[in-house]
Amino acid sequence: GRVWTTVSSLTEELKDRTVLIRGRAQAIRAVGKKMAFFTVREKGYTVQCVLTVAPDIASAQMVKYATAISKESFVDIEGVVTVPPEAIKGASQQVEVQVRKIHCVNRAAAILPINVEDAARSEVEIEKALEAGEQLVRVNQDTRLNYRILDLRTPANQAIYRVECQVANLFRQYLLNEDFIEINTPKLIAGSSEGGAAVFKLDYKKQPACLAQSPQLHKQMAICGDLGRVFIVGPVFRAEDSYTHRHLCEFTGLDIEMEIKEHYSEVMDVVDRLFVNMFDKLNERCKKELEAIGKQYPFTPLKYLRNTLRLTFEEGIQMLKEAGVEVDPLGDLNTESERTLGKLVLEKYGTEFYILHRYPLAVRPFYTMPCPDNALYSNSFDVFIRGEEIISGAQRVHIPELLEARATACGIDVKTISSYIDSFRYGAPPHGGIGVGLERVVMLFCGLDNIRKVSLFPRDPRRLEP
Ligand code: ATP
Ligand code: AMO
Repeated sequence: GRVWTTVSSLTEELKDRTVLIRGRAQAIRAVGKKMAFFTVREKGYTVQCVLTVAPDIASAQMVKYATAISKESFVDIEGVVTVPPEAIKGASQQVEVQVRKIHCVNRAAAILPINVEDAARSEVEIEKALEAGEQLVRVNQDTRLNYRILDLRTPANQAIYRVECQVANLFRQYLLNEDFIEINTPKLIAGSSEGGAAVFKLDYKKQPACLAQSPQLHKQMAICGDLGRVFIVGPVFRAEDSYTHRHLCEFTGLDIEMEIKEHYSEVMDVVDRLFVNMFDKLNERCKKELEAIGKQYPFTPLKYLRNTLRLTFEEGIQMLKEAGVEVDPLGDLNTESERTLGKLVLEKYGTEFYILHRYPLAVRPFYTMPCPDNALYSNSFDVFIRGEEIISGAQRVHIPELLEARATACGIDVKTISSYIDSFRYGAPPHGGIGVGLERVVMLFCGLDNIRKVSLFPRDPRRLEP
């Protein structure tokens, strides 16, 4: 077969070489009848191609053929790499391809609902272009999501899904090295696993059932079955009522459950090492991707410490109080106070990634272990990036009588979770774990403002399509 070159690898090193590329025709313009310029894009990388009419090189017929190709069509181009004297604007590669052969492999419709070039511009670029009187349509979020496959073609989106893949990959690799095993838990379950009402109900062969709100019950049961240290990467379903920038109805959960010897800090230790390693490796391995995301959506690199800061909930409340924010010392933090605390922590400790632990028991799920020294508090924690929650975790109640009492106190019908509670009657080790929202990690690591930007085909209270 012929040797293909990727657009991303077109550099000065290939000067004077004949290359063969396949990509999408992005911008095509004829200059008189003897010349045409067009940009070819492949996986978010672009190169300028030049077609010049000259004997033995290209005919006027070729220019006509090329300029008739619709935007976003797939083209094959054979040409010679040259280095122009001036920098090329509007292409990622700083070399040109002098076209010898061009072939349209498959045509895109002449009229597209999204212009990919416009969709790729940053807010600053849009403002500038509008000021310069350029005709341009700002692509809104709904249009992007309605025609997601076009929107996905922008360099930032090409990068986002590579980063997201790396987050899941780094989660997996780190844990496999630490003697965890990956398991799969049922997504069709009999009742709510978090004790909330936000469940999708369905009919399971005439039996009431629902889509799992989390792998909570089964990951703990895996521990009762002596699997020791487990993790899960899989879909989580929440029938969210509120339409926010950070809630989806279906997201990807990264879950951990592990035996603990003495203290729930053992779970926080795993969080600490796992995430510091993840952030380090993301910065190292995804340099290009993070740059591409930042070009469209500017952000500052995440500030995090070598040893993750741990504050108690009481310390957090105290910091808020000193800043003039009054919050219920035994209640939950609302979105705004979480944000404020994030800012205060950054000022005082210089980190945008930290753990808040020892939450009031009343605001945590029924399976959370109360603090042995004060039952108003619990052996639980949340983890934040830039003032927003990415993780919830805790030590669990492993005493069946206490578990039953806690479930009842939280208004749960214990009959609906009897097999789970019974699992603890045959001897269970002390254990704990966490649940991480994959999309939230990517969104907040990259300083993005909406979770829909990091979900390939998002499901939210208003969207079930595409
Ligand atoms: P978790 O399920 O672990 O709590 P979460 O990030 O989904 O994770 P929520 O319980 O949904 O958190 O909300 C956390 C806090 O954010 C709550 O205390 C609540 O007051 C606040 N909150 C939730 N939804 C909204 C919303 N739509 N607008 C403003 N605040 C909200
Ligand atoms: P929790 O309900 O806090 O905890 O969920 C864990 C993490 O999942 C993410 N998350 C969401 N992401 C997108 N859209 C949503 N609607 C949404 N809801 C939650 C957040 C959150 O921190 N069983 C426990 C975890 C545990 O204790 O192991 C649980 O589900 O990042």
